[in-house]
Parts: sequence; C-alpha cells; structure tokens
Amino acid sequence: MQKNALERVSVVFALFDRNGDGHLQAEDFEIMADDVVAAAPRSSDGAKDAMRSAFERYWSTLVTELDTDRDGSITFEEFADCVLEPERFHDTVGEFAEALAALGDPDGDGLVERPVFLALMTAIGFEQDAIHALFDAFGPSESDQITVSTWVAGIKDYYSPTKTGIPGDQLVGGRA
Ligand SMILES: [Ca+2]
Ligand SMILES: [Ca+2]
Repeated sequence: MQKNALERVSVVFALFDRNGDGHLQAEDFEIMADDVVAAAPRSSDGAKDAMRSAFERYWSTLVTELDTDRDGSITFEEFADCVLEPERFHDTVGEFAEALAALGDPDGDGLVERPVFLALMTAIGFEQDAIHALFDAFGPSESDQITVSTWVAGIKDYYSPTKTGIPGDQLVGGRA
C-alpha cells in the first residue's frame, strides 16, 4: 500500500523541482509560489500571502526535518520520508492544503469552480486530463463545483501512506 503514496509523492517531487536539477531547493519553492499565486488573480492578498507562507513552510519543513545529509537540498530519497514518516510532515501538509484550497475559493462561498481548480493545478504543473479526472473523482455538484473541505481532505489523503484508491491517484500515471 505504501507504494501508491510513494508514487503519488514522486509526481509532486518532479513538479516541485522547478529548476529541473533533480533536487528540491528553496529556489524551486519560490518559483512555484510565484506560479501558483499568479494563477489566482481573483484571490485576496491575504489568501495569496497564506499560500506563499505555506510554500515557505513546506520548504522549511523539508530542509529541517527531511534533509538527512544536511546539504541544503532534498533528494527524492529524502523527500520520500514525508510519506514514510508522515508525522514529521502532517501539519505542514495541512497548512499547504488549506492555503491551496482557499486560493481556489476567491469568493469565499466554500465552493471551488472547475475553471479555478484547473488554473491552480495547471500552475502547479499537472496535466489537464489528470486535473479533470481528479475533479470528477471529487464528485462535483450539478453546478460543477466541489467543496473546499473536499479538496483539503483530498490533498491530505494524497500524502497518506494508508490511503489507496483515492481521487488523488488520478494524478499518477498517464502523464506524457
Ligand atoms: Ca531543483
Ligand atoms: Ca539533502
């Protein structure tokens, strides 16, 4: 069962390696934060700041908790511990999930429209078909919206080694 969570985080690792050198560094998270915030033009400054803070915390947790060889960059083997030892990463993923989902709800009604979801997930780097498959797996309403809390739970599940057969699996495989 752990294999699935490792496969899921391997997708994230590849997308977060913004400068493409095979490791995660502070620079990758700065680029990622800029890209994601730029995809949320209708969101408040507060929501954008929360997203930037969540990315900064994500990085600082990686470098303080998971940088086993203390070289200031994170290999995939080091990153995999976020799944293998989830208690070290739990609160960081929670803050990240809530900041991202809040960014997807600029009008604050607790619902995320498909085009906003698509824009944010595209900014992170996921493929369009996979993003639509994920949104569909979340069970959108007739007005084609999902709840913020559904998305938050989906992100937390994505990192959980005990979760299999979840909506987030739609993001694994099938990428060109
Ligand atoms: Ca990198
Ligand atoms: Ca390292």
